[in-house]
Amino acid sequence: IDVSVLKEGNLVIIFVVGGPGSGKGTQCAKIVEKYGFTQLSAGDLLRAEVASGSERSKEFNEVMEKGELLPMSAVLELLKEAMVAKAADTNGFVMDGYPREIIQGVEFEKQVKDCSFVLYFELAEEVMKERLMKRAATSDRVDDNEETMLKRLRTFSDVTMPVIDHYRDKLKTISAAGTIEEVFEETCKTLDECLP
Ligand code: B4P
Repeated sequence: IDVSVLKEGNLVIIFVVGGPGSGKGTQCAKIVEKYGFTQLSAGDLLRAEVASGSERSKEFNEVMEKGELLPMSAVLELLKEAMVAKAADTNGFVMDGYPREIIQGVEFEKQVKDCSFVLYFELAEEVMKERLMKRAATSDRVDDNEETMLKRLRTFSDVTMPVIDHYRDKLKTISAAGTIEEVFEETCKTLDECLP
């Protein structure tokens, strides 16, 4: 995929990191509504790929069911494709759930562009568990069950937490413990300070 269109101009790139159930997707949707950026959810793109019934879809489904991460190259290709398609009519991208391991961030910045900053939604594991169990009651996602949830929390602490340390100079930490509106208020404060 030719990504040269993404390298031109002043596209804002915001990486969004947080544990499973920290509310990344919820906050990203609100950011997009207010600031007019484009949301790219790595999880949604992967679920769409699974739903498409493509050759890789069965394999992807199994990995998600195990609470593990999909191969980096697949995630990055899906993201680049979606970004190129939107580049002409947006001034920035909110990357919901990306990067989830250091190599994802490193490769993205090498192949596409440096991120502007990293939003980290910080939340205690107990609260993540509560929120995920609540969502599981009404969700048909393959990973919304107790067993997978515990594995996803493990993947987060083992593989994604190091991302937070890697980006410490660009990190903006937001407490995700309040209500959706309270968290969004803090998110807006941070964005208003950081955006050009
Ligand atoms: P994701 O789709 O990113 O799912 P998530 O971490 O569970 O969700 P999120 O934090 O967005 O929570 P939400 O807003 O929904 O990832 C799923 C899987 O995809 C991964 O396990 C992995 O296999 C794969 N994947 C994704 N990205 C990848 C990558 N980059 N590389 C490789 N593999 C990747 O909130 C959760 C619940 O809490 C909701 O029900 C919500 O309504 C509620 N909630 C939100 N905010 C709240 C608040 N403030 N108070 C109370 N409840 C709240």
